[in-house]
Amino acid sequence: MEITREMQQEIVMYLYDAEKECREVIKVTDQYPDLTIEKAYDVQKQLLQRKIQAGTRSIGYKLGLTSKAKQEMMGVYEAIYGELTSDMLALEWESIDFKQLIHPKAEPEIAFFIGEDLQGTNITGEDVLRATQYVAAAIEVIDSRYLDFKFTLADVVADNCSSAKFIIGSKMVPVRELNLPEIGVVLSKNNQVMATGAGAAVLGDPAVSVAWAVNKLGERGLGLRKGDIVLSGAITEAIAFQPGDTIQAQFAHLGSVSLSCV
Ligand code: OOG
Ligand code: MG
Repeated sequence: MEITREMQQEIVMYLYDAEKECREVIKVTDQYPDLTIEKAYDVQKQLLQRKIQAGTRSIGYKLGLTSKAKQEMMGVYEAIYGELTSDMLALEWESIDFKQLIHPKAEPEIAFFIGEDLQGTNITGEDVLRATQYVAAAIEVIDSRYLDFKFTLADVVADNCSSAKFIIGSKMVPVRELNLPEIGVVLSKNNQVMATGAGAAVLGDPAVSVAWAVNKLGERGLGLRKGDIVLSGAITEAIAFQPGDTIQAQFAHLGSVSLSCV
C-alpha cells in the first residue's frame, strides 16, 4: 500500500503528540509496513515543520547508528540522520527533567561547529574538516517515542532518530589540532565507568560520518549551513539514566561534559 500524503500527515501528528505528551507509542511500521526510508525522511521533515510552527528553530543535524556498538544494540545496520532544533539544546548547569522524557539514554558524541556552507554528493571527510570551525565534547540524550525503544530503520528515521536533548562541553577546539579517530572517551554514570571508546568507532572517523550525512542531504538538495552544529554519532552504546543520576563523558583533548537528571 502506497503511503499517501494524508497518511504521512497522520504519522507526523502521531509522533508529535507522543513526544509532547511523553508517551511511548506502537511503532509506525506496525500500522504502515510499507513506509519506505525515503518516505520516512519526508515524515521527519514534515515533523520538523510542525515543530517550527510551534516555535522552535533548526540548528543543525545529528548522525545516528554510525558505530557497530549502536547498530548491534538497536539491531539496525545502517547510518541515519536527523535534525537538531533549538529546544533540544540543554545547558550543562541545568538539570534534565525526567518528567519531560519517556525512557532517556545518554551517549557520548563529538559536536562539529560548521564555519561555512557545505553541500554536495561527493563530499569527503577532508571537506568536512575544512568547513569545520571547532569541535567539542557532547552528550546526546536520545528518547525514542517507541515502545521499549524498539524500531525498524524507517520507524527511527520518521521519529527524527530518537532525538531529544543534547549538551555541549565548554571547550571549543580548532579541528586542525586534533586527530579525531584517536580521541578517546570514557562514559560514566555516578562516577562508575559504563563504557569507553574512541572517535574511530564512528564510521572509522567522525568527519567521515559527517560527510556521509552531507552526501545524504545533498541527494535531497540540502546541505550544512554556516553556524550549524552537527553531532557525529554515538561513540559507545547509550546508557539509560533516572532522576538522581549524573552522566559524564570525559574526552581526551576536548575536556568533559556532564548532565544531571532530576
Ligand atoms: C537512534 C539514534 C541513534 C546515535 O548516535 O547512534 C543515535 C537510537 O539509537 O535510538 O543518536
Ligand atoms: Mg546520537
